[in-house]
This record gives sequence, C-alpha cells and structure tokens, in this order.
Amino acid sequence: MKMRTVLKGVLGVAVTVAATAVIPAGPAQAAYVCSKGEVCLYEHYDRTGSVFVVPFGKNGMGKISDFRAYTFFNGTNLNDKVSSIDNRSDHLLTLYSNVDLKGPYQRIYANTKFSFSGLRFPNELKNDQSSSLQVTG
Ligand SMILES: [Ca+2]
Repeated sequence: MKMRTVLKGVLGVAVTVAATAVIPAGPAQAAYVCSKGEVCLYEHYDRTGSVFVVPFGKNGMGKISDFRAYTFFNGTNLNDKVSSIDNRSDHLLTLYSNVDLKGPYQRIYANTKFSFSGLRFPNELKNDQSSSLQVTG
C-alpha cells in the first residue's frame, strides 16, 4: 500500500516534468484545440499561436470590459493581439475595438470559426484591435 503511494507520487512528478518541457516548444507547438462549449481567442490567424479561453466556463455568458487585464497562455497581453477566434459555445460572441464594449465590432456567431486574415471593410474591427468582448444569448 505504501509502496504504491510512493510509486504514484514518482509518476506524478514525471508527468509534470514532461508537460513543462512541452509548453515552451515555440512555433512547432500544436495550437490549442478549443473544446465544445468554449470560446477561444488566438494570437495568430487561423487558430494558431497562443490561446485565451474565455473564463466564463463552457457555454457561459458575460463580458470582459478591458483586455489589458488579461494575457494569452504564453503571457502576451491580450489587448490588440487577437487574430482568430473559435466560438464553440452556443452563444453570440461580439469583439469590440475599444474597452467597455465600444467602437467598431465583429460578431462571431455560435459554433463559428473566424479569422481576421480575410478582406475587411474600412469601418470594421481589424486584426490585432480587439480590446473587449461580450458573450450573450
Ligand atoms: Ca495577433
């Protein structure tokens, strides 16, 4: 019984070390795959680079009024850096150019992927501009 507990502890450490070694792998690292119900914001086009998973929980609703208070998983500040989105929730996501849900915006409907790499109109929200968001009904 005691031996088993010790073994389990050693295995736990081995797994932790392996996981830590994988995280800083850089560009070759596979991008985060957004789970069903989550809203994921990515640092680069087409769901690549680091990720920020909206912390309302799966299919949760709410708003983030100021991206400056948040970072991607890699520590880069979230503000003015979002380049693509995977909205796997059942809710409407709206990204805004300014803090407090103001300025040009982009709607990303439930269960929709979006990348800012496409052609844009002059008054629309552009790549690397998002500063706040809302997830609603
Ligand atoms: Ca970006």
